[in-house]
Formats: sequence, C-alpha cells, structure tokens
Amino acid sequence: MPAKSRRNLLLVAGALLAAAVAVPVASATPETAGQPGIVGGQPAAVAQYPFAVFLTDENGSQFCGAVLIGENSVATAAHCAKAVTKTNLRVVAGRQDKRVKDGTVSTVSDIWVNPDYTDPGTGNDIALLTTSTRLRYDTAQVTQTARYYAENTMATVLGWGRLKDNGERSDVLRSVDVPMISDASCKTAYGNYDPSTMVCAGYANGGKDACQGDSGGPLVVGKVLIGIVSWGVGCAQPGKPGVYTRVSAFADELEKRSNRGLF
Ligand code: 4AZ
Repeated sequence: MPAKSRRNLLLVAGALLAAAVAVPVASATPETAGQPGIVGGQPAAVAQYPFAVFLTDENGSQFCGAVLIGENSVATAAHCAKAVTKTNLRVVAGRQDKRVKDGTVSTVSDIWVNPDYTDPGTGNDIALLTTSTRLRYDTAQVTQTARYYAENTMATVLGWGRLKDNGERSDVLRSVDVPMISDASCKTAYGNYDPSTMVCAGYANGGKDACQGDSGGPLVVGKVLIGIVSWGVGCAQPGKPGVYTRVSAFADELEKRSNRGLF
C-alpha cells in the first residue's frame, strides 16, 4: 500500500480514535470563526447545496463527506464506506452546522463498495450507500459526460473537513472553487495518477483544496456531480492538487444501483 494511502487510512482511524476517547471536535472560536476553510474557501448554505451530506459513526462524530444522488442513495469514497461497520454508519442530511440537530439522520441498509477498490492511491475510490430513511432533499445529478473535466473548468468542492493540513475541523459546511487540471499535469504531480478512475483539481500555487475529513464529499459543477474527494498529499500545497474519483467512469453503475425512479 502506498505511504499516502496508508496515511489516509490512518487519518480516518485517528479521527475515529479521537471520537472514541471523546476528545471534542473543535468548536468555532474567535480565531477560526470567519477564517477561510475547507482550505481557502468560505461557509456555505445547505439550502444551496442540499445534496451535501456527511457521515458519522454511532456516536455522531463526523469523519467523511458524501453526496445524495437519490432519495435513498448516497455516493461516497470507498475508503469512507469501509471506515466503520454498516451497523455503526450514519448519514446526516440537511445539517449545515455539526453542533446542532437539524435535518435527518439515517442508518444504512446496504453498502456497495466498488469491487475494484483496494486503496485510494490506486483509484476506484467510490461506494454507494442505501439509506434506511428517505432523505427528501434535492439530489446531485451524476455526470454522464466527460466535458466537465476539461482543463480550467471551475468546480466547487464541499465539506466539513479540516481548515488546513492537520488543522482544526470545520463545524459548518464550507465550499471552495477550484479549476480542473489536465491529466498530463496531474501525472507530473503524482506518479500513481490514473486518469481512468481519478481526476485532479486545484491551483498550481495551491491555497484552495479539500482536506482531511472532506473525503467522500462532492466536487460539483452547479448540481452536476463530477468528483468525489479521494486523496492528495497534504492540503492546498503548491504542485499537489486534490485527487477526486472520476464520477463519469462510474455513472452507469451509480445509475443502476441508485433508486431514482424506482419509487
Ligand atoms: C484525506 O485524508 C484527504 N488535499 C482528503 C483530501 C485531500 C487530502 C487528504 C486533498 O481525507
């Protein structure tokens, strides 16, 4: 397993361990309130991004993002779906601020993990959760075309993750806009980049990115889902863009497995 993938798993494990020993998740303090977050972004409204949801363990501790693509269907990263048991997994929808009880919490009745997945660094990092409760919020639309991956197309990444590499976690949903990066540039950044199931986004000079805890969350153009936060080296570093699961590669599979139109 590549070192960075091991690191991803360790970070998820670390977050869960922190939750287990009841270390409180960072709350908004005068130093963090109003500062740029995801990394380099700003607070976002769930009313604007109703498909942005998060995953918690049985104690309610957020450890990943996810995205609603059908009433009972939630796409996320495979490494997120595998981080806790199905029994302990919860999906939280309609909740902008982790500290309040707004929205809907659902258990998960079924988990499909892409059978080709082994670790984030080799790609295929996608899973689909079926929720026990209907989540009545507007869904994101899974992209059926590759056109959104053109270099410099602007996309928005959403999450409740860290405000900087190894920094504090956000209490509220945040968004940041990042440009799509060509396969050639991403291959230069990462030797293990695989354009068949991954895609990169970010600025050459860094500064804006997803970070730990944002994994599994959406990269969208409007309400079209084009990526799932998967991995990267650090957060927002120059020359180290964020790597996302290339959703178009799994569109047919997601459509087939999501319950849209079945109810
Ligand atoms: C993570 O460990 C992670 N900068 C997510 C996204 C990025 C790096 C790490 C991208 O969940």
